[in-house]
Amino acid sequence: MAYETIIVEIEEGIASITLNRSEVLNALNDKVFNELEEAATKLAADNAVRVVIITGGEKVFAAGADISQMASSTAVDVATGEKPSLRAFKAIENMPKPVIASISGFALGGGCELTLVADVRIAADNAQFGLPEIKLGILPGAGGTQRLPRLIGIGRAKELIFSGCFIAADEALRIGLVNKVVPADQLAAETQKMAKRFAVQGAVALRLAKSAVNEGLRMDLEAGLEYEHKCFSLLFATEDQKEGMKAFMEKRPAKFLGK
Ligand code: DAK
Repeated sequence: MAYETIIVEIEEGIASITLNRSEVLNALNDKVFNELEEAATKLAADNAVRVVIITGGEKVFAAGADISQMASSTAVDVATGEKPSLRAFKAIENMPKPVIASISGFALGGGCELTLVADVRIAADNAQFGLPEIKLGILPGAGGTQRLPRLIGIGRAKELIFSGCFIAADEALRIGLVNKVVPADQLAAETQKMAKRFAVQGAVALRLAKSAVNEGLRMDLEAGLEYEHKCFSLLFATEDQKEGMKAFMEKRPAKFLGK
């Protein structure tokens, strides 16, 4: 897959999307968002792809949406215009397979919001997170005011949103914004290790587990439990459930086929 602003690579069932505008710290313009949406849609449909990694490379994840593109927008432009960012984020969040954000350096504004649509976040010890939109006279409008409080709690999210301050990787770990922090020179290897741990699992079980969590969060507890049970029951129609339980009883690793 050839793109201008991202690089997509697939190896042994693990796809990596690397943001590729390092000259502007991977600032996210409409071209990036359109390409992210296209790549996410293709990778979602490709059954050979088991796990997707989103990264900015070794130096920076992304310093936010491209301010030069937003500076002259009017309220009418923003309210009624195309919203490639929101479409891209939805496509990534809804991918029916695990998505890992692998973060080095700055993850700011829309860059931080991009990490929030991944399922898990792994950070290098040089990573810095922040929602500096308030300093530009706006608010985090690509999901930051909604997804961040759901992830780290209302008070902590408001502190980040109201101050625009950056936090380091260890603080991000402490407040639950990231799952894991690793030395910067081990980020790629640790991300691969995590991806492989997901990739060997049954694809249908992964898909339904992700759906149970994501859809369940949009429901009240009763409805969520009901939905979980439907997903759970459905898995008993898969070959992978038979194989997983048989392998346990035969004291051998399961070999899942994704069906
Ligand atoms: N946009 C455009 N260019 C950027 C950029 C950005 N967000 N961040 C950095 N750059 C560019 C710089 O302009 C500079 O370009 P040149 O001057 O060399 O041409 C180059 O990247 C290197 O940056 P610096 O020289 O500033 O590098 P420093 O190491 O000194 O500082 C920094 C790094 C990350 C602290 C600084 O660059 C910075 O503060 N950047 C801006 C961070 C920020 O404010 N981010 C939030 C942007 S607002 C929505 C869609 C999207 C969004 C909301 C709603 N809807 C559709 C509803 C999202 C909004 C945002 O993300």
